[in-house]
Amino acid sequence: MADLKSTFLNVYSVLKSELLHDPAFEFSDDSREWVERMLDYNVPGGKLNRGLSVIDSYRLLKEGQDLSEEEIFLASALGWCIEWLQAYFLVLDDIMDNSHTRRGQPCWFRIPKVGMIAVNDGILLRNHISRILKKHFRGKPYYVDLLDLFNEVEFQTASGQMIDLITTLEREKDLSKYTLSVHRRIVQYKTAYYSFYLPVGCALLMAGENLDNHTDVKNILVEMGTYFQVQDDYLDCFGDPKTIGKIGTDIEDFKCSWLVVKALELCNQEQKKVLHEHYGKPNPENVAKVKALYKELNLQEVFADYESKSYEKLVSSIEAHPSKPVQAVLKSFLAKIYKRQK
Ligand code: GPP
Ligand code: MG
Ligand code: MG
Ligand code: MG
Repeated sequence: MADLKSTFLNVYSVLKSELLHDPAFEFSDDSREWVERMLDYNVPGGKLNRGLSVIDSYRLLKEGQDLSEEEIFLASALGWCIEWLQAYFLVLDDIMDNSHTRRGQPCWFRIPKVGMIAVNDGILLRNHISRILKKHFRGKPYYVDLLDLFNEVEFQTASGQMIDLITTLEREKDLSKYTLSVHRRIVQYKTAYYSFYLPVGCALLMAGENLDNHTDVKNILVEMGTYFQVQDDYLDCFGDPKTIGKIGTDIEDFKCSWLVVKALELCNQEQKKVLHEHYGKPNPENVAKVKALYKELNLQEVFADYESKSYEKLVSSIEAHPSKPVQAVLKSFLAKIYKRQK
């Protein structure tokens, strides 16, 4: 595993160096330094789960055959394209969510010299993906499908992000708009496709598969992604910022988080008043009131129960899948996130 990670990180250096010498742009020293600093700050510092799972999944789909150096390089490059996509989303998401920290450091736009240059950096990060795909995959029979997959998933994510954001505009009206089905729609689009379906989709394409034949795999991965975002919502409030590397802002931002949806389901009239009064306000006192109510409603236990039930459901849908290698891919993914603390 340590070995796989170091191979993977070596591929990052190769891709970065190619991008910093891209002949389509005449870099000056300043611009090259800017891009290098921006990449090192935003791309490689996460858990790398999404990226590493492309290699992991491809290996499992090849059922133990030894992978050539080229195959490992290409699977890693696709993994990095997903990490680049993630960096692009997070740089922009942190501006939209008015967040403070990410991966244990200030959000990129919070760096004094960066500010709103971060918006353009996000656009550059997105363009780097196309540059990497063009350089390394243009000659492959699955190139068009790969481009299409990235485009589709980006569209779904941006649409999910849009509903995540416009749902908070309902604040004047009514918290009762925040239901489990609204939440589900948001998280499915904003998180599940790019975080779960995309890595496996990349591995399937590399293995020569037609994605149209794998809608059952997609459905299971979307379920898994939904569970993953519920964990993210939970950790936003109950996680340790030192461990998750970010300070939660969902309560302040009036987000349709799984926690507020559950709180609304479980609260009495009195408690509902507390929510209405304090949810979506920037002051720490308001946030503390909401957190105290979550504890009073035992949301930690409600979550633990949701977590074990989701796990059981996922395991049984995985075991119902006819292909053993596909089962192995899905189980490996699930094992990486079950009961995660970060
Ligand atoms: C996670 O939401 C969703 C994204 C990072 C997708 C962003 C999509 C864009 C098109 C910008 P989140 O805000 O809960 O994540 P976090 O808790 O990590 O800030
Ligand atoms: Mg967000
Ligand atoms: Mg966010
Ligand atoms: Mg979150």
